[in-house]
Amino acid sequence: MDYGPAPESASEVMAWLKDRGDFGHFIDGGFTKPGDGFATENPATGEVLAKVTQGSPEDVEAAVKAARKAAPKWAGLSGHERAKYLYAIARHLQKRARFLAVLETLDNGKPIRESRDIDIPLAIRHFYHHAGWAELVAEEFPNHAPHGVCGQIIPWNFPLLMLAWKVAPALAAGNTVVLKPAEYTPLTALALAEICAEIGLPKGVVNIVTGDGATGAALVEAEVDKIAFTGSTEVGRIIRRATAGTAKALTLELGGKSPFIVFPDADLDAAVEGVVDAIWFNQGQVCCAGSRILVSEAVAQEFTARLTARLHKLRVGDPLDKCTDMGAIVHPTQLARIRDLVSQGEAAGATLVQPETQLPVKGSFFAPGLLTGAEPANPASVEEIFGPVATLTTFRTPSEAVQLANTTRYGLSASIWSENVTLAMDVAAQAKAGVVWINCTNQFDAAAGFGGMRESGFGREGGREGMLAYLKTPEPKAKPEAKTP
Ligand code: TXE
Repeated sequence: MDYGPAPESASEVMAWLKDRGDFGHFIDGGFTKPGDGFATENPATGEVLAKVTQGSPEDVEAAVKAARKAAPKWAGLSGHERAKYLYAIARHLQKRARFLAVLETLDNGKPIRESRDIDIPLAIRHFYHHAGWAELVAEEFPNHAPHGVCGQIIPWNFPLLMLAWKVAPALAAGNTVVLKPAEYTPLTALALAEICAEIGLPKGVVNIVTGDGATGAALVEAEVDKIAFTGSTEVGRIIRRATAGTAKALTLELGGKSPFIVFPDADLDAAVEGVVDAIWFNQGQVCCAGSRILVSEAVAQEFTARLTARLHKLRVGDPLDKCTDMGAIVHPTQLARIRDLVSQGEAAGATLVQPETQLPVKGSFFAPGLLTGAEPANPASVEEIFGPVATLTTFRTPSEAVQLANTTRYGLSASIWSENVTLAMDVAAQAKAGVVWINCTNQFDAAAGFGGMRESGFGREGGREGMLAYLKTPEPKAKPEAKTP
């Protein structure tokens, strides 16, 4: 199939979408006829981008059947053969990187600088890295086998990247997949489906079924061997219940309320830039966002002054403008949720510091903010806002910092800022978090396992542990009866 050269500008991408028309699902190597569904919109303008099909339980079943049929042959390929396909996906993503960045920004509202420099390159890196794993898996894990068919449900905050986190290791390990993208952001997954067809990936190895939570629930109920989910803790709980008592393997990557701890000896300017990355990157719609800033009383005044000055310089607006720091919130529902939680925070005694930015009149925008004086019990300190607002609280001693950091039901990440390595390492060891960063934040690599503890979920994605999550230890073979001499 020849899809021609990739469009690169927003108008070209819009023309590409118009040319494609309504989208069906991608099942058994081809697109199905589009059915009843819903529109996906550009959150920065409210403009309809495309219409996608609402996946029914029958659609999910057809996709799982295709994946099941493809599974033995895919698992039976040599690691080298599977690697060739993963390399081809990576190369094709790279060839279309600019197109995918624009498509992602249109569908999600994130600044083009982020989709261009972070989302798409990391997604490509994930496929390259796991092509390497495909070559190694038989040798590294001789006693393991793929699960079979994996059902994968992903959120809208990093649409193509979350797809890569799930699809690349699953395929490398020899599984086939049925993936459901989030309803707000299905487009880059459908573009990936085209790439799968283009490179001649065997039919049924990757299937994409679009739809909302009901489609996700149908996938959880379907005859799959493993479910991998990234999303809200509430839905994670539902999925855990639904899979309990079945033989389905499960990994969950859920919400967070991660601490960002600034000690008195920290490089304050670096820590201020750290906060920009921690909570204003991707409009704060990041599971491991540093959303609770804990700063030593000794430097709180100075740090807050520098941070507030930086906050006032952030540019919010058109996500397609390369100078934009913060784009649109993914959907009006999420915007309403952010507004509600911030108001609850203020009602409970915190003060909202926000620049007087002129926000675009159309679209879902929220100015970056800080909630100062938020007590640990304040709803804004407890609940995941999933928006560009962090709470800011002070502490006196390292042990108080640790205690405050761990006062949360979540345990995804922690970021520690100090020039004293001994102190930083000591605090890192006490932080109840799956990932700890020292003097940096939001760092990801395909070779490093990422995941949480407590109500942030379980299982790791990336690295060696991420590969193991897509493999199972086969049942031990029954030993022959020992013969009596
Ligand atoms: O998430 P959902 P929503 C958090 C964040 C956000 C809140 C709500 O706090 O404000 O969740 O976001 C699918 N069975 N995170 O409502 O519903 C759904 O279609 C199976 C944190 O968008 O969890 C989508 O594909 N699947 C998070 C995916 O689950 C179901 C990222 C995530 O949607 C389902 C996103 C069901 N019953 C939100 N119901 C993170 N950890 O990064 C929904 N889905």
